Amino acid sequence: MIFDVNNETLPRETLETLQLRRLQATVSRCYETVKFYREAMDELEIKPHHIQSLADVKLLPFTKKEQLRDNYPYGMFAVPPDQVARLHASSGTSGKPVVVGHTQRDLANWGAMGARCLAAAGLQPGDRLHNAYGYGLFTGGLGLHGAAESLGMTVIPMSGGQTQKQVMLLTDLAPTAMSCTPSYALNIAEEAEKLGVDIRKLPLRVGLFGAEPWTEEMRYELESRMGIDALDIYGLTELMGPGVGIECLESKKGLHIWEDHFLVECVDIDTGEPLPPGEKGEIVITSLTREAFPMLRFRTRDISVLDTAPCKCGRTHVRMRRVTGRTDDMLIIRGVNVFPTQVEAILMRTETLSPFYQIEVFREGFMDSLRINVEASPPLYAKGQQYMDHVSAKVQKDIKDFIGISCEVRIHPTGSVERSMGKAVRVLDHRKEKKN
Ligand code: DLL
Repeated sequence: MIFDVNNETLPRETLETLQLRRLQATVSRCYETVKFYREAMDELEIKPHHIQSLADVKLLPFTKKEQLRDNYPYGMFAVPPDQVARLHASSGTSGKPVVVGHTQRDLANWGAMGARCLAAAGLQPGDRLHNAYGYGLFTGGLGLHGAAESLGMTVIPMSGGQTQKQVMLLTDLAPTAMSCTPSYALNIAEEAEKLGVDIRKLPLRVGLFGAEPWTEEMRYELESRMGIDALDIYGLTELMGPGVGIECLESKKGLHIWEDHFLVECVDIDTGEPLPPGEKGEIVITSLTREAFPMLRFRTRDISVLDTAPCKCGRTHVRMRRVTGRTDDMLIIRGVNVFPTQVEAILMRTETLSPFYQIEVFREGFMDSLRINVEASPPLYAKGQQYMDHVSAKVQKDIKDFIGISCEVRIHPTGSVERSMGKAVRVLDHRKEKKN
């Protein structure tokens, strides 16, 4: 089902005319109301009237996460405080977070985009969503909650954690959809198996998984273990939250980004120059309708590829391929760029391993080294050390062949790698510890 057929299937020309009108309005408002944007544009000698076409977006300055932090907490707001209906904050691991505001209309738009996402996943009123994203400043919980309500579904606001209870409610309340990070879904699936519950036999039919990078191999794992369609949903606090884009059930190939609300670019990571569709780069997003916290050319640090090919679902909005990683999660090991998702893909293709893993990075002298900790499946573990050494040598070779780096692969017993409740911590970088 298409939730908002008029807007989701707009002919490209009409969509682009709408985008230009909204871009011009956003740029004017940013210039007039947010000191940071006015100064950044003045520095480049760009005025709002210079934006005459969508391609002119490249004249505008980028906005980086550090700059949002520098304007903590309210420096980037474009409306007076009495118009802000809700605040969220980005999950910063260190220092101050980025505080983001939403007006009532921003929340309504967010809900409507969320409803589009759920409908694209084949859901409708009468369906039930078990929402296991965390509620709070993180946008996952309340974002999916608003989406389900806007579509007219029943929402079960479970939040993250209490994994046994998750399994009980998935069984007893019979939801048809669930939402959480893919790594937490795996944790829930494992818990269900331990408790003797076969999720495949429940009415659950679709999972909305996002908030962290994951792979096709992980999709296969989740779909086969849970008997569901696992779809990738994308979003970020600075732009709104979950629901900036989603894969449609029809193609499961790339996430439609709601282009009537967001202008999406893909740029060269080093030079910032716009790249044509099909080329891999950093995703940059400009908001087109946000009132409280408009955003010009936000450098998401997410790496992906834009795909303008028509989609069989009938939606005309551009697709972004799976995010393969973030520029700041990229490990550079002896000159080779490595993303955790590349390691994940190889581990998950190795049948005798369990899909729980963590990567450690060390510095020995001037050399960086990598250790991958992964769990044996119970049958492999039962076979003993010699078999595990054999598998570990095979995985080391695969990593050397496919990624180009030598590393150590340690296989541990089931349950030794930390389980995720939300965004999984994939990398433990001990190099940083030394520096501090
Ligand atoms: O993670 C919002 C969200 C909640 C999205 C629930 C989807 C589902 P932040 O905490 O601000 O917001 O983190 C945003 O998470 O820049 C990406 O690096 C990553 N991310 C989000 N969705 C995906 C995805 C939420 N589907 C950051 N695939 C983003 C890969 C994702 N990475």
